[in-house]
Amino acid sequence: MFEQVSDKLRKSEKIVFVTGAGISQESGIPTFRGKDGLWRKYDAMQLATIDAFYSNPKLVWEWYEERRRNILSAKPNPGHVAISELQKHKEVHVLTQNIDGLHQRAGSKSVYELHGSIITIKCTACSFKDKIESSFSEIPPTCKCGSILRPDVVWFGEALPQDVWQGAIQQASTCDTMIVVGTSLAVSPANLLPVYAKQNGATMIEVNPEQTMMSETMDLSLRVSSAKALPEIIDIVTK
Ligand code: BV8
Ligand code: ZN
Repeated sequence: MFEQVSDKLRKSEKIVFVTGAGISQESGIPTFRGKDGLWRKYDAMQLATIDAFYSNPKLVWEWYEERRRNILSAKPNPGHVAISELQKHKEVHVLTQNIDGLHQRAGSKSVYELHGSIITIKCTACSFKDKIESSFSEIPPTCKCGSILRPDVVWFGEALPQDVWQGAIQQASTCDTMIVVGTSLAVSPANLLPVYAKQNGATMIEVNPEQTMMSETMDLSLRVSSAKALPEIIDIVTK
């Protein structure tokens, strides 16, 4: 699968992954835009917004609570594990759009959560923020200060956390190999990261069963699932 880039992979000093919902699909977590469809009758794009939250916090929280239950019972798959294995052999950074925390649960370090985390909950008014893995008895949950709590995720129309975003740009612009896994690259500004890597002359590899917006700019597009392709990368790099 990787013949034409295997020696570049072996010689690579710094590998950066950009991952999306597809890498967690084989852990049983539905993607956004895939045929498995994330939410039966609502459009995820309509729910993952600050307006939806303030106009109907109960509905948005029901959606997040259902996703939290699914995510907390999911396990990292061989794709997540392969990336954390690779970190034992190479300098590897993970720029993820996912909020499921599966990269970290697979043992990966240097994970940039571009769109926040569904595990972390914060107050809409005071500075309260904490990792909460239990489900909430009342929806929407309220803070000690009386205001409602929200998932610490980046909604459409909200800025990405500046420190995470600046760090991600820095990593993408200084890697010699970028591997884009399980993302349609439909969402900005995360979809700019492969552009920065390409501008820096990085070898560009895509792992996605389907074509994406940047397939033409890739040195190698693997039309296979991440759980299948990523362990092969480990074999090549560690052989
Ligand atoms: C911002 C967290 C500015 C929440 C998410 C027009 C109108 C309004 C807004 C915009 C507009 N045009 C552009 C925008 C900006 C907007 C945007 O990009 N919209 C898009 C949809 C057009 N972006 C924003 O609003 C961002 N903020 O721009 O702020 C700003 C600046 C300063 C001050 C104030 C404001 C914020 C974007 C973040 C939104 N939050 N998630 C939650 O998850 O609940 S985005 C959401 O989409 C997820 O994070 C998800 O990860 C992400 C991207 O989707 P993908 O991960 O790519 O998933 P997808 O389903 O699309 O694709 C899966 C892929 O996997 C597929 O290609 C499939 O083939 C593949 N696959 C499937 N199975 C496998 C596989 N691959 C490998 N193996 C498999 N087994
Ligand atoms: Zn509070």
